[in-house]
Amino acid sequence: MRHSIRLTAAVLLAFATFAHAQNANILWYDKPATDWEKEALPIGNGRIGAMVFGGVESERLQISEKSLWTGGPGAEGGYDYGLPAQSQAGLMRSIGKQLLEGTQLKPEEVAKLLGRKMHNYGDYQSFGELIIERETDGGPVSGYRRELDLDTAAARVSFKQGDAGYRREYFVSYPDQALVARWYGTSLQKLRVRFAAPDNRNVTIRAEGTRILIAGSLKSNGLKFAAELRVVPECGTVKADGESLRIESECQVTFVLAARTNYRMQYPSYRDAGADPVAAVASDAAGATKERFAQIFARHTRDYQELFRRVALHLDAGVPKMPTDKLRAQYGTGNAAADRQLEQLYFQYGRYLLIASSRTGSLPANLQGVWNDKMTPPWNADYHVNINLQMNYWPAEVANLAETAPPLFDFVDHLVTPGKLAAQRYFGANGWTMFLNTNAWGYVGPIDWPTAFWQPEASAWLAQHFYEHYLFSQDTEFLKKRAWPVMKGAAEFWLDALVADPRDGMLTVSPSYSPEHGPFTAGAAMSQQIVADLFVSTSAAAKLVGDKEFAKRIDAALAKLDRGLRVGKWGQLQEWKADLDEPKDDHRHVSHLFALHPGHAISMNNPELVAAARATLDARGDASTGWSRAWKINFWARLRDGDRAHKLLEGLLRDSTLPNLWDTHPPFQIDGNFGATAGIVEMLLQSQNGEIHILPALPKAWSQGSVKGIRARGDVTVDIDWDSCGPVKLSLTTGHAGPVTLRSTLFEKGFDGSVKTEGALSARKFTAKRGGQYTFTRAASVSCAER
Ligand code: FUC
Repeated sequence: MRHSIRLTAAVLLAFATFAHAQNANILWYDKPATDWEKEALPIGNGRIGAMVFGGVESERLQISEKSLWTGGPGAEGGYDYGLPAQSQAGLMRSIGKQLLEGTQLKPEEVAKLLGRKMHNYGDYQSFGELIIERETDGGPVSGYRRELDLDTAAARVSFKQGDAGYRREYFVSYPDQALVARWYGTSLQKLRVRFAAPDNRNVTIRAEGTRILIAGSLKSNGLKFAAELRVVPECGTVKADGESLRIESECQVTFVLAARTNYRMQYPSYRDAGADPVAAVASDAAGATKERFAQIFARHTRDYQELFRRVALHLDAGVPKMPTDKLRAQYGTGNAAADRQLEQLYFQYGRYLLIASSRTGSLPANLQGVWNDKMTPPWNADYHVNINLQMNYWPAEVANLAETAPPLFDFVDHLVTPGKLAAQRYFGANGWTMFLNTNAWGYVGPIDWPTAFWQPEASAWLAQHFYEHYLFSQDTEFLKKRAWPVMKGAAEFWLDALVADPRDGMLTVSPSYSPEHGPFTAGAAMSQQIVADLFVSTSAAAKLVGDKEFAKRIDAALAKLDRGLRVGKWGQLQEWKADLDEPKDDHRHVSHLFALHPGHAISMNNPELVAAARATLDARGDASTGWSRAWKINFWARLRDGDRAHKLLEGLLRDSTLPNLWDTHPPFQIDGNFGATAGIVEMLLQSQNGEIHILPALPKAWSQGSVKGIRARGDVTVDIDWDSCGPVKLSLTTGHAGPVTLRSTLFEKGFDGSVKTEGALSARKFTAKRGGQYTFTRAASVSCAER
């Protein structure tokens, strides 16, 4: 059927400009991308990712599917999950004992003894590329725009060539489990579409009718994969030509691409025996082509916007007037409004990226989210668990995206089974553990990179995310069924693995290693702080689920546990039990401040520790790699220093952000995007110590603004409006009944509240109802000067 209304090129392009003028949540560029890492734009549905280049004559969509991994079970030469056949517990304990006697060991020495060569660990793989070539007369192009609209999770390309206008739109639908593209031109389009697969696999590519069928298996491990492309033109013709399709159409052309593997996240086989990826992609693609584009798009935006639109951040800056690469390049050079525009865009981009790379039913967001164009990506594009995977999920609760966390929970759950073997073989302990990193194949052993291999605290740190989900949601079912087994298992491990330090009798981690520098010692601060955090949460959770016996054991251990909080000779928070810190050390890891963030043992109630944390951060300095700067935003926010947190954000945007606003370590690593997004919420709202603190670290640069829909523990959703005199209006929505303590400078002068509050002026208390709505406004009589 031909389009009843034919658009002129001018009308077509005007649409793009109009949408842009209204929407601050758009990344846009005035030229096509040539560089995958720096310029192409990411779209995704958690499982399938695509990078859009927007070439005028040749469009390139680089595709990823989260489970396409080499290595693991089925790989030639075998795979052992990082688990040794013989117990290493004796060796581990003897090293631990040496360290407890005060010896320090070089990481190289310990790695030689306890390290393990990664064997068939594998790599996350590019799935391939969809290439759409367009026949043109090569005439000049004008009005080119390439954009990523965070509000609809769609990438678009539009331009004029000759008298004709062209417009393309791309999204990856979660409800329809497919990538959908639509191309529209005001004059005849002659297109050729093909799929290019990397050569480290067995693959057949066949064009048939209006479809391209791709099926194969990885040479490495036999993992099967399949993809199917369907082309649906509203008029014109589609013809198979070898491996490609030729399309001639004067109307809209829709492309649907489905992709799957026979991976299943289950130890030990990691294969879905019954799965037929070829049949699965045929069914996905058929489903997504049953309806018109508009309906599929509407279903996609409904699903996406339910998550994305919950939160709005306005820094009183308006809509950016310049392309995003220029906005970033000129950041910090004196255009305050443009700087605020970039900051609010960057915040929402972090939320967008988490939705696009983490949805229920697939693996969690890896070091690159879901996007990867390589066969051997940096660090295998795996799951590092000494900061990176955890940081990916920091925004999930605070930025109101708890629905993105199930992939993390499912992943951690499934690691408990191999993790029990790791606890036995390396420590002779009960419970479960793992070390520095893991893959799609349940790798739970250490590796042999001396400065990064020993991190048995990983399971405890991951368990923290389960308890935090309970604290934010107050979901007791989740606590009992999902959080408790994971937490209890991690705690059982440490109950067995801790040893009494003969020097002071305190329960200590040994061997212990502070990521990723210094010597091996007993009781490095981070090890002790993470175990303490786990025990404190597990003790509380044990009481909530009614496991009195376990609560007793944990409380007894807690009483003897070294909490890893010592102030050293230059006033710093000590990284090790002995006072070894160098004031000139500017290493990117500041893991010994775990207790400040994401832990909360260092609070403003303890000025000595606060001063020590400041001294440490000052010494380490602000400049660092992407994720390290992002972590420091969170640290400074917790220290209630908004200007310093903002300075870190400035550094991140200036020096660790690519033109497509991806974080760069370097190379591209998505954790910095997520860590900074969480950090921005920490600047506006905190709730880690039993009270909800409004604008705890507001920088001077954000003198006016509003935020809507961010989350506090206790199942509270918060909206804040502020001006240069502080908060103007607070609105709270309480999902559960219970006591609320609200700290805000709003209360210090006159205010009106919709509920009666009591207590100190700085922190008002009231009892919230389930489903309650409460507002507090600054009294009109209070002038700015009085505040
Ligand atoms: C940790 C970091 C590195 C890098 C790697 C993926 O080991 O220390 O800087 O981010 O993860």
